[in-house]
Amino acid sequence: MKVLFVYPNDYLSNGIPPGISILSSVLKQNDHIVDLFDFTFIKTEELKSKTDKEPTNYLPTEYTLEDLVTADSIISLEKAFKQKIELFRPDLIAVSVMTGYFEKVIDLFRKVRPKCITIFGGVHPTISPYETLKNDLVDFIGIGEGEGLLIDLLDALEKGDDYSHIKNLGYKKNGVIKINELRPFVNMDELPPPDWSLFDERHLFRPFMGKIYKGSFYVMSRGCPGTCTYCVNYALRQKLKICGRYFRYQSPETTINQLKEMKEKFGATWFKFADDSLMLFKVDYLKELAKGLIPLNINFGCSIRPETVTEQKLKLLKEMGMVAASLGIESGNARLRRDVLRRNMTDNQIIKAIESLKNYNIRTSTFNMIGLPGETRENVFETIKLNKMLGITATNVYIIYPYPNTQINKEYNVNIYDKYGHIIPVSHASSFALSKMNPSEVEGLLKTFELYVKLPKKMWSIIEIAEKSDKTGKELRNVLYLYANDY
Ligand code: B12
Repeated sequence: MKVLFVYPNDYLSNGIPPGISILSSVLKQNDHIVDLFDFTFIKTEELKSKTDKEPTNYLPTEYTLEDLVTADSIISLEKAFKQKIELFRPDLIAVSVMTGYFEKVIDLFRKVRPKCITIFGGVHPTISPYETLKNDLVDFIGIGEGEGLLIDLLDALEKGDDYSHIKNLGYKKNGVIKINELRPFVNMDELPPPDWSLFDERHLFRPFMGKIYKGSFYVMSRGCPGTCTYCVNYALRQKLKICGRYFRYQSPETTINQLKEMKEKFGATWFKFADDSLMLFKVDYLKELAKGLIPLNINFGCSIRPETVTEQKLKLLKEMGMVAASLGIESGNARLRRDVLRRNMTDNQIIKAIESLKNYNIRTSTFNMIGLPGETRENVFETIKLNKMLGITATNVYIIYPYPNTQINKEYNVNIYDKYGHIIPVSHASSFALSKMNPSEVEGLLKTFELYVKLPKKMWSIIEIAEKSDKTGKELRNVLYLYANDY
């Protein structure tokens, strides 16, 4: 059968999503025909010039991703989607969707009204199955892993068989929502390598420290043993606990073979391991991985929980090709970290982790959140000061979004739907007003966070003016970011 995957994404936010690429491989292996409608490179009228983009700190490269899209013509999302459907004529449209993109896809479907069957899968339908399925443009949903489900569903649709028994499927019968039982987790070692050929080659564009590499995301594990209150893993673990051990991983051998193949086929030498934390793997596992990865001569970046860093693991990862690490430090206030986010790590563990990474010449970046429940402006400055003291290469900061069924969402009883029943966009996360600051203050701090971290303290009074949402604020931010780049 013909399956059209849909990847809703932000313009030019490149990188191949592991979920769709694995599902595509599995479907192709089972003789289905697969195509993709990907939002990433669709240059719409509103997006043709990203002049509204907030400035950031970066190391310039010979050419940028923007340079690679200059020749692209402008088209609306609806027109591009219609064209794709007319050309490919899918039997099934399979949407992989996170919470923040659901409304965007529904809006597109409402305008285009595809005539074939639709299935929505991925994180959002898994954690909000009823809310997803009650939409009249959604025929089916997939809960949890999609490999076995899609094969069974396509088989049933092809033969005209009954699908009501298929595990991991949600559907509607006479207007009543039915959610089926779940199947055990897949054996990751039995899966084929992800299908990168389905994606535009520009997804492989990887600038790093002023140089351009080829590569993308790769996962060797699924799930996470953590219990962070803001993370979707909490909800996923509850929902999927009957499928098997929640934190599961493939053998080092599978990773080695697949990376080798991706290097040969796509020239990929830079990978971003999208696993929740690479240092959760045991030393023996990493030793096995190192045996195969060292001769491959690749570079990779990964996410690391500061409290899991050990000298022995770091040494192994460095030998394997680790050049970059992102660490979720989330807040510089230990109480907020412990009581609100349930991230039990001390300032000392964070400082030591970063020091060790720097000793190995690994580019470190941090992930931070602001707008936390009960957070004050002073608390945000504790986060800024911690980042400043760490002297890291890059900081990423987000306003906390209380995703459905996360502990934070439940604890603070947050409704993520507006009065029209639409999901409040991630870009409006400040409107949840969880902190002790007003939303505009949180927005201002979001836009200037990196400036506060990068520039000397004596410039903070100027940066404060750049927090403003008006024209002056924006112009000042542009100037300060240019200065910070040189600085
Ligand atoms: C890798 C990753 C990314 C990558 C790739 C994104 C992607 N779309 O796959 C990048 C860096 C681009 C990314 C970006 C973002 N991410 Co992210 N990301 C992850 C991470 C760490 C791993 C996901 C992964 O690859 N898992 C392995 C694959 C195999 O699993 P999977 O994607 O879930 O797919 C399986 C099933 O879900 C299902 N499935 C998937 N699609 C479909 C479709 C159909 C039709 C069916 C039937 C089944 C199905 O089958 C797949 C195979 O079994 C997760 C954490 C996590 N634990 O999930 C966060 C996570 C998914 N990300 C999250 C967020 C918030 C984001 C961003 C919004 C962040 C931001 N502020 O920009 C963006 C959104 C990007 C986008 N357009 O989708 C949240 C989502 C929360 C939510 N409720 O939506 C998560 C859960 C993190 C968290 N801790 O809360 N992310």
